[in-house]
Amino acid sequence: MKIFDGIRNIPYEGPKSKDPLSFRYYNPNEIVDGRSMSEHLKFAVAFWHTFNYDGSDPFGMGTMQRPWSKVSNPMDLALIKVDALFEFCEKLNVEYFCFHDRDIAPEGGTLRETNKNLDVVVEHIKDHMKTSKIKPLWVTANMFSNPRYVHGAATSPNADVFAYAAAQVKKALEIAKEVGASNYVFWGGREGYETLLNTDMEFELENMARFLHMAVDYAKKIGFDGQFLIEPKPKEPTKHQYDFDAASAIAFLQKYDLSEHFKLNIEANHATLAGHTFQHELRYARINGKLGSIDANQGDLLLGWDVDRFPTNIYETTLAMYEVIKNGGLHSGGLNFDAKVRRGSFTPEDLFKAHIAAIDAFAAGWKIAHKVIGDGVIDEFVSKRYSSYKRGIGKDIVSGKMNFETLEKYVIDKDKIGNISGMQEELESLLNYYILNFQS
Ligand code: XUL
Ligand code: CO
Repeated sequence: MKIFDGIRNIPYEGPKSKDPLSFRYYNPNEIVDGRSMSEHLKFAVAFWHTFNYDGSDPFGMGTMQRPWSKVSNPMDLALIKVDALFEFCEKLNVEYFCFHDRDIAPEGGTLRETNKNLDVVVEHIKDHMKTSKIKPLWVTANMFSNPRYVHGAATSPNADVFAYAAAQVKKALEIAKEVGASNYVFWGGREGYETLLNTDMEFELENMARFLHMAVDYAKKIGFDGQFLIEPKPKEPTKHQYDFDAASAIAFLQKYDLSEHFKLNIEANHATLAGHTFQHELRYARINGKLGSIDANQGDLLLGWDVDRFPTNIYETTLAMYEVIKNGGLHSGGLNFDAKVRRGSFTPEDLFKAHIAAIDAFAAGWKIAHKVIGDGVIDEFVSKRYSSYKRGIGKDIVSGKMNFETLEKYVIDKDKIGNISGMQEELESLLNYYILNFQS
């Protein structure tokens, strides 16, 4: 039985297509640098937003019209959504999906019962995977929705909660291994605090490190060899989250001797919530060898919370893909659409159209970035800008020959220090040129 009746497989029809149910820029089989676009751009569908989000917000109830809306038995519903996932990905030609443990199966009265529910759904996923090339990009555990996690999970002041979270991640890692996930993500949903009046920050951070070491040990024990990823976010749901941004997550990993086991999953809307650009976070992760994967979405600069819009801004996707290409790709990672359709976009067709728009925006951004890098214009400019370090005094600074005293001697009688223009507007205009002309 087909769930998304009336929706055909989404074809590539090229840039002139006016059909919103076709790709304009994403041609999965097009070969670039010896690899297909689908290998370069590993897109993933986020189970939670696409199959669970009902459109409710703090002011109103759900709006989404879904083919499974009338299914009331929770296990039947869980299984039908997995069928929907595979059909959706196949029709979209997307090879990956991501999920939290609690997205795919309902909780029971005890963890034992919950795990039994999970086993049934995981079997169903594995059955689909036998006849499909669709696979999980990453798996994670939801340790923020249930009231037991009101004060956090690994950073909860309650040791029973720490234990429960550990058992939950143990099971999620077993699932990740079973379904062959390429990565395992930790997003610290409530790992943070509301007020320091009731919080031992240092102890909470130590506990978070203890927890992650246990996860690393258990993955090793069961032979799960996927990449561990931390997903930074500065706030929401807690006022201050510990994995604030790439820089704080990297410092944490270094301090607690976890660095070799983790990379980062950088999310666009989390970057802007932290007061950074998406590109800043990608760059910071990349230059530290920590760019592992991307949660591809888009915030709204007029709204100060995590709106998770589908990413359609080509300027942003171009700069993001610039970092990805410079990173040599995302390796085990990919581009997960951690994005939800707007509340007013409630038809099943909107789900397809939103993914198509985002896939095309990233495919175009990738092509543009590829051209910019290939032409070497930005690299050339940047390299010239720092060329004073390639000769004379600059070369001596870099090679470690100089100190404060010798540098003082060098400048003390100089009457003029010259600078060259940063040419920002010219470069922005150049980028516009590439964006507007990338197809010619
Ligand atoms: C929340 C968020 C999560 C993580 C996975 O802002 O991004 O969905 O991606 O837990
Ligand atoms: Co995310």
